[in-house]
Amino acid sequence: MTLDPETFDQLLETVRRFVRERLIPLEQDVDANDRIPDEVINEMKDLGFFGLSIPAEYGGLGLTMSEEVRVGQELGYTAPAFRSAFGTNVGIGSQGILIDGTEAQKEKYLPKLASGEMVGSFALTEPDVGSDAASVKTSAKRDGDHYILNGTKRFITNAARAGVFTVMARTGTTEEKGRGVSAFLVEAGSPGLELGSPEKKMGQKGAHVCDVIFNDVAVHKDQIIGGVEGVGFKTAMKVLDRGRLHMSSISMGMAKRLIDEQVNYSVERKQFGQEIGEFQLIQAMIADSQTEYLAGKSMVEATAARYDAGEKVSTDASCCKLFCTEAVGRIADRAVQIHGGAGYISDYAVERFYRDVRLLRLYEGTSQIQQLVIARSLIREAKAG
Ligand code: COS
Repeated sequence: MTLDPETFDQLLETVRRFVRERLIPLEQDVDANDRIPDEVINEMKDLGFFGLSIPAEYGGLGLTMSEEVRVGQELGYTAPAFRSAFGTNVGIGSQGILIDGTEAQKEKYLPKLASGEMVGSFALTEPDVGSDAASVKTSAKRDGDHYILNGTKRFITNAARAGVFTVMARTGTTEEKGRGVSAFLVEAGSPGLELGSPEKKMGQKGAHVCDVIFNDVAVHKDQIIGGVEGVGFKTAMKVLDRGRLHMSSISMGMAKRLIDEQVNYSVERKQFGQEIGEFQLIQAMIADSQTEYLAGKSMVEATAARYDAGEKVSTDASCCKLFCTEAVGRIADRAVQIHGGAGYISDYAVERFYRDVRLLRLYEGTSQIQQLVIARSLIREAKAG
């Protein structure tokens, strides 16, 4: 449901102010301490951030994709760890339930996810299963009314805070690839479910990932998303279509921030007796960054509008993810370059952002996976005539 323009503008303004006045001043501490203060998480709950994409009937704000990518660009203007605290509830931790869940599953989990009372986490990746997501090894063997889950999930965002995990596990044979995978809703605290230690990451400090280990975890059959075996891989792919648009919008928010950092430093810093922004080689870097930002922003907003219109946008979502995450990598690199030696020092935001943006090209599908999705779809269309 689309919010009326006035309400949506107010929301955008609230997010913009919260990001600038509350979150940006905390960025350095969050990076240094690898922790977001609890009071900030609570403020984000009060502002409705956990329920941005969850329909109003389940207590969320019910943003359309077009609205979500505009909010995403505002959120991207600060360290991405803040977004990560509620990002799984907005995206991969809630969307499986929303897109393919039964009404009972929606009623059971979505209100808690929308309010932030419960954190949702998405468990697809495994030690031996990353890009080749259809080869999930975690097993789910039927035993009466239950399935018994065994296996390890890796790099699971927000696992330590999660109340419910969307877990992709194999109910069929290995030969069935994706068709043998089912999506389960597994609650934290289930006997046999254990968490690994938090990983030490390059960037995005304050956002945590760890292993989730299943040792004979019994999950009731009613906890299969949609109540249907063998469609979990497709659920995961649909969730990722949306997630890729969301991550593209975050990338463009980060790009905007990095361009502002580039321009501000260019007018502040003097060399050879003038502001470095007067030099055309600096101007070229700023101009290239702004051009890529405008291209990425336009792509993601146009694709989001088509998503809302009910069009199938998997290929274009991959184009957006590929372009926006690669572009922000280049923009961050130029931001460091414009800062010179200062850009390598952690007092400057660009040093942190340089590390933070690196992950964007890896998670929710690497750039190479996006290329594969795009090219395969065009080739398939050509063959179909
Ligand atoms: N929406 C709906 N269904 C989809 C889909 C989508 N976006 N993408 C694929 N499917 C369906 C296909 O139509 C196919 O259905 P059928 O079995 O009925 O024919 C099935 O899913 C398998 O698709 P495909 O043959 O394309 O699967 P592959 O194993 O060849 O490859 C890729 C799929 C590589 C694209 C997939 O594994 C992928 O996205 N990997 C990256 C995973 C990822 O992003 N991991 C990040 C961590 S999760 S945060």
